[in-house]
Amino acid sequence: MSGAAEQVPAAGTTSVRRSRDVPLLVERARAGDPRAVARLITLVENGDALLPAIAAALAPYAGQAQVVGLTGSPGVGKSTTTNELVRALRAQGHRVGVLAVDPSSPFTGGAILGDRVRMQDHATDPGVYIRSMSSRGHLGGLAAATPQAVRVLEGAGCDVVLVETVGVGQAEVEVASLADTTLVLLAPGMGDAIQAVKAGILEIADVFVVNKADRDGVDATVRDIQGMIALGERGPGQWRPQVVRSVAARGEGIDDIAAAIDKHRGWLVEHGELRRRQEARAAAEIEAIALGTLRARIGSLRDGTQLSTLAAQVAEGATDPYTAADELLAQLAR
Ligand SMILES: Nc1nc2c(ncn2[C@@H]2O[C@H](COP(=O)(O)OP(=O)(O)OP(=O)(O)O)[C@@H](O)[C@H]2O)c(=O)[nH]1
Ligand SMILES: [Mg+2]
Repeated sequence: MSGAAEQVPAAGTTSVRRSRDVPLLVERARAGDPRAVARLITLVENGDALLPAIAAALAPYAGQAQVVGLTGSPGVGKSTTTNELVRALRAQGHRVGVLAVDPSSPFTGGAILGDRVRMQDHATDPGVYIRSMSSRGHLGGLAAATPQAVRVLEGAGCDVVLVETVGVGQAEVEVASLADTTLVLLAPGMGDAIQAVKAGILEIADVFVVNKADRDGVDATVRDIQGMIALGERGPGQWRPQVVRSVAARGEGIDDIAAAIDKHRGWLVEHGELRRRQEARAAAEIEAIALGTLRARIGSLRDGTQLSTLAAQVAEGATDPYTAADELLAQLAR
């Protein structure tokens, strides 16, 4: 940014890109201005002090988009699949938002750059927003920032929001759990099926996509997954994860993936599960925000007398840590 732009925020581009006027930004985002969408997501990602105001302004648009999560090991083909799904959804006339989330790195890295390259087919399409996110400044990390970013895209009129996360640990399970429908991508011969069980990914998968089906071992991978699904206990009326094959790099199997997503969507609606998931997500979000606030307050006490006094008492055996924690919470509430 130039100094001149800083001093003279002219109308148009500059003012939207730097604006802190939440009602204006939300109004522009509603009207489909991609700069306003980008600005709002940046504020969300950075955990800006405007976050509560942004959340309040976006609240009326909650739950309007279908949120689809894609997760899986690095390089399994998430971005390629996302790119193809965007194409299919655009052909159906949907407005589409894409969030590429990297929970493993606090900085935007090479993988994200790759995403940009692979998704640039849609770079000039006004019906598509594509955005990468890292866990830069947000208090609760990406798990807390991502739902708000989804709301921004919902507010901007996206019918479908695709959230790509690298499957490397607990973080992506959290991020994936914000989706209505979660796709877990696997590839033949990567030992992915076993890793999926270990990482707890199996429980979150609504659809398994065996990508790179042009490679050897695809039948064995499909068998492994179907075996695991068969082992899972499922009551009547419960969703049975679908298994779909694809060669995303050639655009093959994308219609099958889209059909599996639709089928799951139908099941969610039919069983009242959509609302249940939305409420569970809201509960997790409220809890995360409350805990974040609490942690920040306790942090601010650290140099103060209350926590150090209690700590000294516990250290010398004058009181126990549970009693001290109760006392601390009581002080915070006051
Ligand atoms: N053979 C084959 N290669 C594929 C297929 N789909 C994607 N690839 C290739 O696999 C590589 C990784 O694809 P990406 O879509 O970037 O994978 P990703 O899961 O998004 O990767 P990260 O975001 O880095 O975790 C690229 O070189 C793709 O061209 C496929 O169906 N078959
Ligand atoms: Mg990717």
